Amino acid sequence: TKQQQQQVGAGPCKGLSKASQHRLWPEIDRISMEQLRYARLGVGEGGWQLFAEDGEMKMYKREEEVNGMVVDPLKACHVVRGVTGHEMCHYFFSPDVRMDWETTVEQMTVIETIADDTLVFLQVHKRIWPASQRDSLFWSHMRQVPDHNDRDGHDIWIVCNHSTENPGFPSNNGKCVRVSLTVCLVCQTFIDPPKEGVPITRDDITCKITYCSVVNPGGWAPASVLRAVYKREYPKFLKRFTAYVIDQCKDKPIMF
Ligand code: 16C
Repeated sequence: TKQQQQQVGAGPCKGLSKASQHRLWPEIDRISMEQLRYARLGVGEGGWQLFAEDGEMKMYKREEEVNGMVVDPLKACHVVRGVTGHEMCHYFFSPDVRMDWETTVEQMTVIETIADDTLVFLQVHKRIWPASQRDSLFWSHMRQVPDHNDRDGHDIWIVCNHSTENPGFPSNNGKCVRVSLTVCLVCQTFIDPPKEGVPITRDDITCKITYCSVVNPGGWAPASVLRAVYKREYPKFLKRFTAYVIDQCKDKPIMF
């Protein structure tokens, strides 16, 4: 339509992604928008239990098992000052910096570039004793979405990661067991209205983030070890990742 053409012309993140031509597009679009709605639901209902807290960071889990395997959904909320949602999502999505902040990954490969905002990753994770080593194959999509509930028009940015298959990279064919995952990072920027005529600085911006994750280990792993690992790894990830983004952004112009 004319409106879509105008939106595409307006920039890479407005309107339709180039990924819309790809066979995976209907799934990418559907799951990303489902994850956005899921992330925006509060933690008051749904049986979420707080398991870690550090300043404004709060992490909740729901204990769930599928065929005896722990698949506990996780939901974390955090407030980060001095960065925008676009910046948070950019660093979470970008393969160039993945190994700078990600501590569970031993090896990362982009196996397909669907569009600037949509990649397919193969990652080999660090082994957790005494389980077999894991790998993951997932598409990753980043997008800006207008927030219709927000009168000030603060846009929301999301990165959604979701397992997929690729015949060139079959699962469980070597030393690794393939995990399946659905992860999203949803970020919203708030700007304190500065005095008239004064430019916005990093002191005026606050980013509210929600991170949701469900990981199925894909094969046997002792429940107690698994729960102990994620209780340690998720808080470590969110603290390290947010500190990394703050540090990367501090001397750069604000990316709205
Ligand atoms: O979302 C995060 N990172 C993204 C970019 O890498 C992406 C990755 C998701 C990771 C999915 C977890 C894969 C688990 C593999 C084994 C973990 C090794 C830990 C090694 C510790 C030295 O979306 C941030 C990810 C944050 C950390 C997640 C840790 C979750 C552990 C859950 C247990 C998985 C089952 C492992 C079975 C042995």
